[in-house]
Order: sequence, then structure tokens, then C-alpha cells
Amino acid sequence: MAKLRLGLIGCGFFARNHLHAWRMIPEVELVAVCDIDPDKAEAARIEFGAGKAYSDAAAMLRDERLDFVDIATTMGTHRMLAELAARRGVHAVVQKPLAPSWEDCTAIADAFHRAGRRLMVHENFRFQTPILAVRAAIAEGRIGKPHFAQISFRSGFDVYAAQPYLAKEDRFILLDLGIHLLDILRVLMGEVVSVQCQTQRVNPRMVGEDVATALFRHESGAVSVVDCSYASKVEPDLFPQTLLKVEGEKGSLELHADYRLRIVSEGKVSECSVEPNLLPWSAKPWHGLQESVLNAQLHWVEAMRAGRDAETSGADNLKTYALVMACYDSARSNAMVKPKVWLPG
Ligand code: NAD
Ligand code: 89Y
Repeated sequence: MAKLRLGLIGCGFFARNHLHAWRMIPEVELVAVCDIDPDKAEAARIEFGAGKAYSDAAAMLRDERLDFVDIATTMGTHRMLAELAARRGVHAVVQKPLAPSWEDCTAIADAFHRAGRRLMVHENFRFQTPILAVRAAIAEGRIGKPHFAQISFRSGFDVYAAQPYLAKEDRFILLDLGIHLLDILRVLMGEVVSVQCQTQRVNPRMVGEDVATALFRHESGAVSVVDCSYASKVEPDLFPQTLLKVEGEKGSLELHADYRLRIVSEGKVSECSVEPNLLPWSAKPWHGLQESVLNAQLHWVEAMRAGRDAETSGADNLKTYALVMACYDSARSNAMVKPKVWLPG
């Protein structure tokens, strides 16, 4: 079968993980890379063996025969680049957050819907090894129907060193990191009908909020709590581990520090390690996220080959994005908010 021809756009900090992961997937050929900074594009071309380097995405899409693009720029450019790809009839993977506003996100999803092309949002947290283990335990019925979850990510890790733009965003932790936790929440607990949220700005260097605490009611009747912080002076600092607890009618499970998964199932207790693998190109503490990039990209290739949407399609990711927006609305109004619904247009 012919390889899927890829053009990657945006050769910055996180794209290195994409590029390493694509290199491990034999079904994909890296035809071209693109960055508005020609030095970055050329460096990526050399290091990852791309056919050509571009500094203009429109030129790359015009001159190359591509099956899909991987858009790994920051969110402000996603709509422009995604619409360009959709107009060219090319499928796309787009990094999270899909765009800075609901309007931009729905415009992207609509563009791919109208073009009849696939869109996957690069939402990797649900593909982390420990989260996959939690998903499997729930799917196997080990704890029965869940009625409560708590998902927590609290750290003081200096994320601004590698991603300085984060400190300048009007809306920070919910849109950058909370979005991943809300995606995990949907996967584990199902869709949400109402949201209450409080935000805080603890670090005065930040423009946006760096702590958020939210409460959810699900369609199933379950209730959940999601809390995230980049202002936690804690020891040990577990960045970038997501800790969680889910309680069900037959038992409970807890994902503890250092990837220990403890399950209580019908009175029996078991505990095991669900630590992510270290890949030849990954390094602690990022290794869990790096492996999840590979898992997400493998999932995309599998979906493309099978002719079906990825789990984190545009339609799916808008449900996660709607939770982020509902959290901000709730924090602003101090009220309970129902998440928006997207209807393809
Ligand atoms: P970055 O600023 O390091 O890299 C972005 C790159 O895109 C830069 O090299 C820039 O020159 C280039 N660029 C900008 N506009 C362009 C255009 N029009 N055409 C071509 N290139 C262009 O940013 P980053 O920290 O790598 O973040 C990129 C994305 O990855 C963000 O959306 C961020 O939220 C996401 N991210 C995701 C994870 C995750 O776990 N999923 C982790 C970190 C970052
Ligand atoms: O950008 C963020 C992400 O998606 O995962 C962690 C991160 O790099 C910093 O919050």
C-alpha cells in the first residue's frame, strides 16, 4: 500500500515530538516540512530527512502532492492553515487547542466537513499509557458504572521556559492544559450537561489564570471534579502526570503518583505499574506525553487506513472545547453553564 504523504507545518518546540514519532511510523513519508522561519524548516528537513523545506505553507500545499498535513504551530495560525489545507483537499491533524475561539474552531470543523476531508485534533493525553490502562479497566467493567471522578494535575514546573507564549495568554491553564483533562473526563465519564468553575491567577507573572477548579454533572448522572494548577509548590513535583480517581458501583480505581494504578474490584484490591515506555528519543519527565504523541499519530494512521474518523475528530474535539468555554463562562458569571453544541454547517 502506498505511504501516506505528509507535510508538517510549524517546526517548533513540540513539533520535534511529532517528527520523531512520524519517523517511527513506516506507513508515513515525510514529504516536506514548513516553518515561517526558514532556518528552523531547513534544520528539521536535515534532521528528519524530509524531501523539502518551505517557509510558506501555501507554496508547500501548491507544489507538493500531500495526503495530509500536520499543523503544529500555536493556535493563532491554526484556522488559516487548516482552511488552506481543506481548500486543497488535504486531510489534517491539528494541534490542540484547535483555535483561540469557538467561532474559529467551528469554522475549521466546517471547512473539513464541507471538503469531505478528515480532521483529527492532536489531543494526545487520552492516548497516554496510564490513561489507556484506566480506560481499559473501566471498559472491562472492573469498577462497574462510574458515578464519580476526580482528575487532577498540580505542578509548579516551569512550562514557560520552553513555551514562553503561555505566560502572555489572556486565558491560560484551561485552554492550554485543562483542555486535555476535560478530554480525559469525557472519555472516562461520558458527556457533560452542566459546568461550574472557579479560576485563580496566583503567579503575578501570568496574564491569564494559572489555577482552575471545576465541577461537572454528566448525562449519566455522574458528578466529577477537575482541578489543575501551575502554581503549586509541591514536592515531589509530578509534572506532567495526571492523577485521577474513579468510583463505580462495583469498585474504584486510582491513578497515583509515579504511574501506580490501584483497582478495587468487588472487594479485591490490585496494584500495578502503568508507567509509559521510554522511547529512543524521549526523556523524563516528558516521556509519557512523548509516547502519547506516537500513540495518537499511530491512531490517526490506523483511522486513515480504515477510512474512518479518528477518536479526536473535529466533531469530537468540539465537545471538549465546549467544556473549556463553559468553564470560562462559569468562572466569569459565577453561575452553572451548559456546554455549547456544534452542528456541522
Ligand atoms: P512554538 O512556538 O515552539 O512552535 C511553533 C512554530 O510554528 C514556530 O517555529 C513558528 O515559527 C512556526 N510558525 C508560526 N506560524 C507559522 C506559519 N504560518 N507557517 C509555518 N510555521 C509557522 O510552539 P510549541 O510550543 O511547539 O506549540 C505548538 C503547538 O503545540 C501549540 O498549539 C501547543 O498548544 C501545542 N502543544 C501541545 C502539547 C501536547 O502535549 N499536546 C504540548 C506542548 C505544546
Ligand atoms: O502546552 C501544554 C500541553 O499541551 O501539555 C503540557 C504543556 O506543554 C504545558 O502546559
